[in-house]
Amino acid sequence: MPARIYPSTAVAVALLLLLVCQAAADSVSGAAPDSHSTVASAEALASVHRSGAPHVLASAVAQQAASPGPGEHHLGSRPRRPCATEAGQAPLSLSSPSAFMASSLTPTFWWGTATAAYQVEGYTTANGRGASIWDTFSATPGKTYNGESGEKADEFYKRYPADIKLMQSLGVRHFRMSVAWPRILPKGTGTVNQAGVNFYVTLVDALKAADIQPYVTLYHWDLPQTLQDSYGGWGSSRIVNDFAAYADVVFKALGSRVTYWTTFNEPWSFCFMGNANGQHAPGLTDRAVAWNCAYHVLLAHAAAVKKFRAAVPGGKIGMNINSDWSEPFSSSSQDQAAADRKVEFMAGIFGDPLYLGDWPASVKQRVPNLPTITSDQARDIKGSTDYFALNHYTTLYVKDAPGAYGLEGLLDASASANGPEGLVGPQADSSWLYTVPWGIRKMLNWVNNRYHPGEIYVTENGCDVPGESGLALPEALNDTFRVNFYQGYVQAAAQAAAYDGVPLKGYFAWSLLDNFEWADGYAKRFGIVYVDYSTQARYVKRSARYLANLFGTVGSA
Ligand code: GBH
Repeated sequence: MPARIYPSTAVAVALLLLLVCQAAADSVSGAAPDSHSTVASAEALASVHRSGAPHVLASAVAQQAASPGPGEHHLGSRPRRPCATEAGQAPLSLSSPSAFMASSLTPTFWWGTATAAYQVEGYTTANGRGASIWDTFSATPGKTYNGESGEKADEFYKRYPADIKLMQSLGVRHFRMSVAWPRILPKGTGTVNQAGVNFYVTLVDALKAADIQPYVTLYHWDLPQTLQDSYGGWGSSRIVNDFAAYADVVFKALGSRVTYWTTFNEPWSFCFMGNANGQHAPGLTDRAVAWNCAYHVLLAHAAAVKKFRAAVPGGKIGMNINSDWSEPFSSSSQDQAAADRKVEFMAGIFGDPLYLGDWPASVKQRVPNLPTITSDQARDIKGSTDYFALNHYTTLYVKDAPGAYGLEGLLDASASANGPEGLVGPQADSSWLYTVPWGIRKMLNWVNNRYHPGEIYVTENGCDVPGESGLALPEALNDTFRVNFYQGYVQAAAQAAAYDGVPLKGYFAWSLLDNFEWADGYAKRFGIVYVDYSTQARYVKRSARYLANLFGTVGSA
């Protein structure tokens, strides 16, 4: 039995499960994305809701409650559950989805698309923007693919009105975006650049006028270069007050317009890839700096949240925590403990202090000179998020391996895509990304069981398609690999909600647009919309139509 059932979410998610099953027929059969069959599946669902809803939904929810859910940290992978329609429901009849769209279910589940300032905006010197560590890093030979940078990116800075119309045409009602610190404070501190503030105010107002709710991240990796130069950026405790002051400027400018916020996107990624293996800006290779970064992120988060409570009453704030799922390679207790450690060294580095008040015990045992979270600091950090924001992409198998190191340091564990029965899942274009739908269900259960956060949003999930950059446009737009990825992950996430009682409230696809993929430049495409970088033209991929049908019918307030 799930620990708790959230009735409205459970009902919406039951519908989502039904719809994924319906939509699956389209993606598997290879029908055109906007063909009658997809529309028909949406209409069928609408009909279920209006006529047979109470019965069908009640049985779906009852089935969830009765179904054995993970409930524990580790489970063997299980066969996909049958769709409700496969499980003996009456055939669905067709009718208009509009009644469904207007129904009381629509406020319960968000779907949205996600972006980040440096990856999409371009215009990196316009209107007083200062340099960020990503401008500098990209300009350093050998650091990014082909020396590419975010200088042009998707020109979202100017093209956002058309991109908002595009989102409207897809029925996107939630949009995750980030604010570029060096647009607001070109030198990181001091004088506010009003033109930068105005850009985000105008953007947010344009989104709202289009009935798209902005979901704002304060820091998606573009630290003002001045702060890196003057004191070492996230390696120094001086960053804490500077970040809180920056956050306060943004809270005051956008707080009356935006309800949902996050302070940091993926601090694991920017602390460890930026400072331990040097693959991201600022390109340092000093693990001690990476751990100081993690510590200062937690302190800066807590300091910013204090400002937030005063400036944005009624607002909700979190932190986008990324984690791969770690599946034990075998059922041995050693491999299970190793897999636990691996997740603790990723999600737990930030999740444990935020929800439990200290670093995970496994981290404290293994990391030399780990900064101490004092009891005063713990008081501010613990309980400072209103919901859990999870960025999740992939899963690896983990073995006990005494003495083995990971990027974070001594893990006594090793991770690989090769499992006891072969590869964990189909590999995407990025070498680190494998399609493993069941991993998101387990990851969501881990978060829920360890932290009981009350609300969980998946704030990034998506993939690139093998070889996509080399494909001609028509082939790139027919992205069945990505459709299958989304179908699998959304279904598994919905199962976590419906069968396991995970309070999943929304889901953001990464990304709206192909964009600047950090060290991989423009070679990797994560968009559900294709961008031709020579013309800046946008082309809707099949995956966007798939998601639009899927989520549009379930509803999104
Ligand atoms: C996210 O990071 C970012 O938030 C987003 O900006 C980005 O565009 C998107 O996902 C797609 O990459 O083999 O040790 O080098 C993704 C999370 C975590 C993926 C670390 C790469 C590298 C593992 N990243 N992972 S390693």
